[in-house]
Formats: sequence, C-alpha cells, structure tokens
Amino acid sequence: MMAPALLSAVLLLLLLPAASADSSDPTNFTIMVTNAVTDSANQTYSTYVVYRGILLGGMRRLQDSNSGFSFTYTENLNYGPFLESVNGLAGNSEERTYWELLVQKPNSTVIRPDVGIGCYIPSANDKIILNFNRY
Ligand code: B12
Repeated sequence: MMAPALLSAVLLLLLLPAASADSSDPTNFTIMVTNAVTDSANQTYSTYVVYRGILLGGMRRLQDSNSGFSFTYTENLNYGPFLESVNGLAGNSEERTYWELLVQKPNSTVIRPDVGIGCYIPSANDKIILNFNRY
C-alpha cells in the first residue's frame, strides 16, 4: 500500500502537465480581412490570445505589433465594442455597410458569432473573418 504523501505526490505529477497545457499556452489563430462589397484582395494575419482571452485582445496585440493591421471600435452601452473600421475602411450607416464577424472553424464550417469582438473567445486554429459587408 502506497503512503498517502507519496500517493498525493504521484497524483500531482500526473495532473500538472494537463493543467499547464490549458492555462499557459497561447491560443493561436488567424485573422482574415475580406470585402464582400468591393471584392478587394483578402489579407491574412496571425495572432494569439492567452488562455480564454477575448478576440479584442488578440486584435490589439496584432495592431501593436506593426503588422499593418489596424482597427477602430466604438463603445456601445449594452453590447460593448462595436468594430467600426479595419485597415482604414469604416462601416457607414448611410451606405448600410459594416464589418461582419465570421469564424471559420478548423473543420471548415463558418459560423456567425452572436456576440461581438469584446465577447468572442477564439479557439485554437480559428480563422476569424472580418468581412466588410452590407446589411
Ligand atoms: C440591426 C442590428 C445590427 C445592425 C446595426 C446597424 C443598423 N444601423 O441597423 C448590424 C447589421 C450592423 C449589426 C451587426 C452586428 N450585430 Co447586431 N443587431 C441588430 C439588431 C437586430 C437590432 C439593433 C437595433 O436596431 N436596436 C434598436 C436601436 C434603437 O437601439 P441601438 O442601441 O441604437 O442599436 C444599436 C446597437 O444594437 C448596435 N449594434 C447592433 N449589433 C451590435 C452588435 C454589437 C456587438 C455591438 C457592440 C453593437 C451592436 O447597432 C444599433 C444601431 O446603431 C439586434 C437584435 C435586437 N433585436 O435588438 C442585433 C444584435 C444587437 N447584434 C448582435 C450581433 C452579435 C452583431 C454582430 C457581432 C454579428 C456578426 N457576427 O457580425 C455584428 C456587429 C459586428 C461589429 N461590427 O462589431 C447581437 C449582440 C449580442 C451581444 N451580446 O453581443 C444582437 C443582440 C443580435 C443577437 N444575435 O442576439 N447588428
């Protein structure tokens, strides 16, 4: 029979690698900028968030790294950050254009999240699609 202290030490050693893989590895994903209005060329960037970090954080990190990616947002009282412009191109209510948030999952399905950039939590290998579109 194993002594309780030894048993605890063995259990801890078995559990530690799993715990650290969860919380200390960055979650890598890409951001693709597309334009359904003018059909201009797509641009793709790579960034990351910390464990369970929000998309907005990964976008800020990318902007701060001088990758050529830039964006602005406005603050909505109820829903938080509303993505206003990407790489100098802004949505416009008169022209009924906006930046749509889509996500291509690693299995290739594309979802349209029901939250914005301040609430969406990227998963590893997501392709975040910022798509200039009409409504
Ligand atoms: C119309 C609408 C839009 C229009 C708004 C433009 C316009 N001038 O009409 C457009 C098409 C741009 C839009 C876009 C999006 N929307 Co919308 N939208 C609505 C809807 C149907 C009505 C809003 C409204 O007119 N309210 C009445 C007016 C008087 O109140 P208001 O405060 O002035 O409304 C403003 C805000 O709602 C804001 N807004 C609209 N959507 C969103 C989303 C986010 C994240 C933010 C911060 C603000 C915001 O735009 C409105 C006009 O200025 C609501 C659902 C509902 N029935 O309420 C969803 C809703 C607000 N949208 C939602 C979402 C998720 C989005 C998108 C993220 C979808 C996507 N995946 O792309 C994008 C935003 C992306 C970005 N650029 O950040 C969610 C927000 C939930 C949440 N907790 O985040 C809602 C609740 C619908 C849902 N799925 O449940 N939306």
